[in-house]
Amino acid sequence: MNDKQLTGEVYYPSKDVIKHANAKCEKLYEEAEKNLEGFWEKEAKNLKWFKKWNKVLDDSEKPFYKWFVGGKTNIAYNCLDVHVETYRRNKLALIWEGEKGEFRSFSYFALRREVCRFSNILKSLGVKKGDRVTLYMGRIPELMIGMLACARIGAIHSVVYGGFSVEALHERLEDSQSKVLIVADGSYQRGKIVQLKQIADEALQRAATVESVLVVKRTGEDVYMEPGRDMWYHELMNLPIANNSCSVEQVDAEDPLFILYTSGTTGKPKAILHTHGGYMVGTYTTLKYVFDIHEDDRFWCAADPGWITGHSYIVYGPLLNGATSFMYEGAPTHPYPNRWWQMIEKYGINILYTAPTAIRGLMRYGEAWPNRHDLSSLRLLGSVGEPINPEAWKWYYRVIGKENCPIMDTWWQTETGMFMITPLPCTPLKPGSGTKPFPGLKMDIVDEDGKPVKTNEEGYLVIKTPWPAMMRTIYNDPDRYVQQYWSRFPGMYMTGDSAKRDEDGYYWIIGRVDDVIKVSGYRLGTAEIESALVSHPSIAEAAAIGLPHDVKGNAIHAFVILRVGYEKSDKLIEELRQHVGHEMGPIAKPEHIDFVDSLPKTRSGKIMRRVLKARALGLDPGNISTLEE
Ligand code: 7RM
Repeated sequence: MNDKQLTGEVYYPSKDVIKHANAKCEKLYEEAEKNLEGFWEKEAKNLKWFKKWNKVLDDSEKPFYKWFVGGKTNIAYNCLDVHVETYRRNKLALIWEGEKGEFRSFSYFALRREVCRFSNILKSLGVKKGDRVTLYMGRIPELMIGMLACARIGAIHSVVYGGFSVEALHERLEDSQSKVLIVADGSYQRGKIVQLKQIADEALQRAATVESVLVVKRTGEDVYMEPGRDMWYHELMNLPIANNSCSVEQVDAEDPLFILYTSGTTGKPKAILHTHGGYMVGTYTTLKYVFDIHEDDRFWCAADPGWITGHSYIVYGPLLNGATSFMYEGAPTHPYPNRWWQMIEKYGINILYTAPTAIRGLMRYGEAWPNRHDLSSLRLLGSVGEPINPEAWKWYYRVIGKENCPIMDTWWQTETGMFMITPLPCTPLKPGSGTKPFPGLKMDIVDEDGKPVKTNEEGYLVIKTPWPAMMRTIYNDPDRYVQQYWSRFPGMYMTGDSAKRDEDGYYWIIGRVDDVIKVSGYRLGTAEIESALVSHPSIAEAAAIGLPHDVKGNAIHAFVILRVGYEKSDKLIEELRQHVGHEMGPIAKPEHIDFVDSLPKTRSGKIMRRVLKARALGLDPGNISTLEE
C-alpha cells in the first residue's frame, strides 16, 4: 500500500499480481472513502437495470436501510441473459464434476435455457412472486438452476444444506411456509449415499404448507413418491410447458431474493433476508476486486451452495462477473487425497476459495499428493469460515500456491452477504489476518460500552457504515433483527465476533462471543444442538460448547443430565450421537458427551457455557459472580 514498514511476518504481492489486478488499491480505498454512495453507484451502473434508482442509499428508517431505491432489476437476468446477449453466449457458466467422476457443463446459453424451462414449471405449479421455495439437495447443477429459476420469477428461495436432517429441514420448511420443495432422491458423500428424499418425507410429515415436491434424480435409488404431491424433475422438464422462453420478473431493488437460515444466540435459526438489488451489486463488486475475476477465469469456490458462501460465490458472484464457476459434488479426499489437485489440473482452475478446515484436513496427507499435479493454473487462493492458523496458511501458500498466489482471507457472514474484511490482490498479507475492511466500510473494535479499544486489545467487532449486500431483516421477525444486531451498541451493527487490531490497522478475528459454534466452518447454534439432545427421551437438560480441534477448528462437546430411570452407558452415548445426527445432521453430532448432575447457571437460569468451556480447558472461568451455585 505505501512504503511504511509493516510489523510482523509480511508477504508482499508480486509485481505481476499487482499489474493484473482489477483493483487499483489505493485509488479504490480513496474513492470509496471520499464518496461511499458514489462508489457503489458506479459499480451498480455496470449491471443491467430495467429502471434506474432514484436514491442510492435511504437511511431514513435505519437500521432498515434501503439501497438503489426505486430501481428495477433482476439478479438472474444479470447472471444469464445479459451474457447470452453478448459473445459470452457460448462460454461456460458452470463446470460440474460428480463424486463418481461424471462431468457436466453448461454454457451461459444452456444454463439460461434450463433456468427458463424450470421457471415455467414453477409458474405452472402456481409459484408466484414472493412465494417461498425450499431446495434441499447436494452440490448438483439443479440446485443452481432451481435458485436462479426462483430469482427469475421473483420467488424467494430458501436453500437448506444437504447435510442437515429431519428436524432442521422441518423447522425451515415450517418457518418459511414454503409452497414447493425441490429435493434430490439422494446425494453422494464419500462414496456413500445420503437418502435425502427419505429425510424429506419424514420432515414433510411434520410440515403442512408444502403442496408440491419436485424430485431430482441423482442416485437413481428407489424412492417413495406420494401421489398428487411428488413429481420427477426430469419428467416435468420434458413437458411442453417447460419451454425455453420465460419472461423475467422485473423486481424492485428491495424485493426479497432469498432467505437463508443461520444460527444465532438463542433459540431457533434466523431467516436472514437478502434482496435483489443491493446483494447483486455487493457480490458482483467484491468478487471482481478481491478475487480479481477476469473474462477467462475459472473460479472454484469449494463451499456448499447451501451456505452463504455458496450463494454469493458459487452462484451469484461468478455469474454476475461472466466467469466460469466450478462445482464439485463430493468429498476432497474421495477416492484419494489428490482429488482436488487432480481437478485443478484437469480443468485449469485459476482461483481456489475454500475453508481452513479443508486445508488442515488435506495437509495431514502430506505434500506428495498435491506435488503429483500441475497446479500452475492457480493465480489466487482464498480462505473463509474461521480464522486460518498461520501454519495452515503457510502450507496453502507454499505447497498449493507455490509462493505465487496471494491468499485472500475473507471475513464475512450470512448477514453481510459479501466480503467485509479482506485483502485485495495488492495488499501485503500477514498469515492469519484478513487485513482490512473492504473499501468504503468503516469497522471498529469496541469495549463493553461501545468505545473503541486500544491497539492490540480484544473487543467486539462492529460495523459502522451500511453496505449494499447487508441483510434487510429477519424474515417475519423485524424486531429480532433490531434487537439482535443493532441494540447492543446503538448505531453499530454487532457481528457477534471478537477481534483485535494491530499497529498497522490489520484485523485479527478471535472468534464468536455468542452461542454460535463453527464446526469445520459450518455455523451451528448451541441451542439447536441442545434441543436435539433434549428431544431424546433419556435427556432432561443439555449444554453444548465448542472446544478446539486440530482439523475441524471446533468440536462439539455436550454435557447432559439424564432423566430419572436412565443409566449412563457408552451405548447411550452412541445412541444420542445418532439421534442428533438424525434430527440435525451429521455435522451436529457431539464429539464428546459427558453425563453430569447439574449445569452451571446464572440466577435467571441461563446456562453459563463460558464456565463449562473454561473448566473443560482447565482455565480460569473469569467473572462468575452471576453463578447461581
Ligand atoms: C462466510 C461465513 C460467520 C462467522 C463469522 C466468523 C466466522 C467467517 C472468517 C471467520 C475468521 C474469516 N458465514 N468467519 N470468515 N472468522 N476469519 N475469514 O462463514 O454466517 O456461516 O459464519 O464465521 O465468526 O461471524 S457464516
